Amino acid sequence: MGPGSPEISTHFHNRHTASESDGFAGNFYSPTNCGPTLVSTGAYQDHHYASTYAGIDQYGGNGDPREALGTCWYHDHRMDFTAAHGYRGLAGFHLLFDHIDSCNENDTNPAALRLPSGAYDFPIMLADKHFDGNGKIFYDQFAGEGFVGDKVTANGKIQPYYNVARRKYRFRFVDAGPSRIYNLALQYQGVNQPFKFIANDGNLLPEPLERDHFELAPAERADIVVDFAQFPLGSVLYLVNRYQQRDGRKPDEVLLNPGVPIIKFIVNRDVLSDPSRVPARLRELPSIDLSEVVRTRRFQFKRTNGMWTVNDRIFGINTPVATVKRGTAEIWELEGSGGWWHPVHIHLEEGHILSRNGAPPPPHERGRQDVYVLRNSETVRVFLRFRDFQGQIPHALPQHGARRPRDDVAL
Ligand SMILES: [Cu+2]
Repeated sequence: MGPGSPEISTHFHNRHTASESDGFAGNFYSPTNCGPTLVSTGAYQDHHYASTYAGIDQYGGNGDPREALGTCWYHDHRMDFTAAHGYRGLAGFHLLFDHIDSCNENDTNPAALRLPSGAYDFPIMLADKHFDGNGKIFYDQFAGEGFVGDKVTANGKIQPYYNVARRKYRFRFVDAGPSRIYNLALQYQGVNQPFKFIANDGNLLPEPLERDHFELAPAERADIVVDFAQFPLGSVLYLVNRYQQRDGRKPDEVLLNPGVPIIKFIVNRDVLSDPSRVPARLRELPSIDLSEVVRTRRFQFKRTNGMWTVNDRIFGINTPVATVKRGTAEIWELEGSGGWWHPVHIHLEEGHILSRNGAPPPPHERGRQDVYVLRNSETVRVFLRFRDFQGQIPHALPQHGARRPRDDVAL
């Protein structure tokens, strides 16, 4: 019923996972239907999520801890209906921890960062919705240029409020789309307040950045640490969006003042102590070695005759646009075109931005990325390593009720 199509392919965004378990767009299934890259219906799919870092090929063992993932999310990726399914709520957070980002602000391990944890580590999913006169969500299935809602929800609620203590909080944001791009600030008495920006696309940066706003495009994530101890009891702050956006193409490139409130924070209590901290060093970055690069490819993203195209081709599920050799590195140049902003996402491996329009990227884009926002005709050059896994070949799903062999992860 309603927008979408009753099959699923669960994509764990940016998880470093064998491609069979990625939630590829063509791997959708239901009791009666399956996608073009699967070969049986009436079946189910298990996803195998190895708890390893990327770089097993390079470093052996469990991979490279500099490649750790943190603030992740998953969403449905059913070909042709990804936006509609995400809009209807098939999306969620999945947070990953290790000995460095250990989910414990009282950790006695000297390697542990002791970032705010427990009740003070707070994920916030932003998603805009359009409601009809009866209060039901409305979606235009034929909105080929994206879709914006008239209400922004935070964790499913319109303009919620949270009572917060006078101490540090870690907030993890994801823009769950479908199309809205945010310029977010935390305002007190109409003025943007400072915070520490610690992670981009879910990955801790080498060091925290002092910020008073950040942008978030669909699928992007940002982790920030706010210290509410700087505000007196009874203070009220607002998370606001300062971008206005009228259609799916891009926001108006002017900042609203003060912006549209999304969440209200009420500073309502003191705490005995705040053991959390934001150390000056967070997580080391893997080095970039350009001598590993075997070739450069260019991908031009365009809107042609009402269709999204890459290098003038529309999406073809069985026709790869690039065949990459495992164990090599490449530079991918991603080029946008006028009139829209496009968040480009590359699955399975993260990249490092070498340049944005020929200039070094801004500090928050100097970590590991999995979403590259092209604003109008910008070009972003990305260094990518292709490690550990190969692409998938079409495979059969286990049948309902069938006994699975023990080694079925090797499908
Ligand atoms: Cu993804």
